[in-house]
Amino acid sequence: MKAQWHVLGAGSVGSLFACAMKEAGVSPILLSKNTRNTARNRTILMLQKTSENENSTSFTFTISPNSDTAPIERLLVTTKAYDVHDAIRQVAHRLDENSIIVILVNGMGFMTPIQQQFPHLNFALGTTTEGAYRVKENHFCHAGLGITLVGQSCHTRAPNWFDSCSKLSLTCNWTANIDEMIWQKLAVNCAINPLTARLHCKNGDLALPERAAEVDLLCDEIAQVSRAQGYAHTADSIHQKVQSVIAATAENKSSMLQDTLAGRRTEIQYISGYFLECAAQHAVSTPLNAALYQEVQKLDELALPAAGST
Ligand code: KPL
Repeated sequence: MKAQWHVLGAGSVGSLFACAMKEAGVSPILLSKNTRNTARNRTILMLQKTSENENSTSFTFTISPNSDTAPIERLLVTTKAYDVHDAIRQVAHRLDENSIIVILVNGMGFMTPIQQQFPHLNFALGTTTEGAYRVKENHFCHAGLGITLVGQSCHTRAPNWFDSCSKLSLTCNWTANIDEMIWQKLAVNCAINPLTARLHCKNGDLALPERAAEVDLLCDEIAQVSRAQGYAHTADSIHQKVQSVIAATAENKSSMLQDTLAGRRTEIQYISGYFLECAAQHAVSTPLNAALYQEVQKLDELALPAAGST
């Protein structure tokens, strides 16, 4: 019998994966922290948008309140970085050492306290470049095709449970090098996200000649810290990688700009904040990244009444 997947945090990325699973016959259950909401189903409309065409499909999912007692065998976590720990705490009574928990969340630095609190649980980490955003409640748009990489440091080859992920229409691959892949995504996010949030511009605007020098200097600092962390490949390729992400996502608003525009707390603590902690450990000076971090922190303080909402 196929293992049952649950999705915790069905925002844009979580809904994208839930719909792709449903399409592949995996039928995940959506977890909900809202105990006041008595609905047992949720219908999500997913708009697929490419340069050639657009088409919308609706998918209906069973909802399970976090507080239910039914065990969870497979869990995909797609919350904001600052919500992961609390979200896992809310369903911890439904997890055991046989559960597989895939954490597909932006940023770094949230896993240490989770692993300390739940040393018996089996976590895998993921990173994705799929582009999705919320149009309105229960209506999302899949605007850019990307790649999702999943891995566990203890498994160079994909374990059997990963079969259901490789069947999705989204490109989802196992990697033996998940730690560097997550660092590489963090590095790209450090260069693009805070700058677009400060300038209120689309990713593509960072390619304008008047922005080029700042992006380049940010990448110099990111390359130095990457090398000190032992990620030589990221250090050597970050300038080019950032330019290619800017070009590939030119029409996108970064997730940090979207959060800022919606008056939500950003993930700056888990992106630039984590990066600056690593820089300090290696005594690498990163004044430009530090200044951007401070500026976005100030935007977060303005958003504080809404902080913690997803
Ligand atoms: O991951 C992203 C984000 O916005 O968080 C990038 C790659 C910058 C695409 O917008």
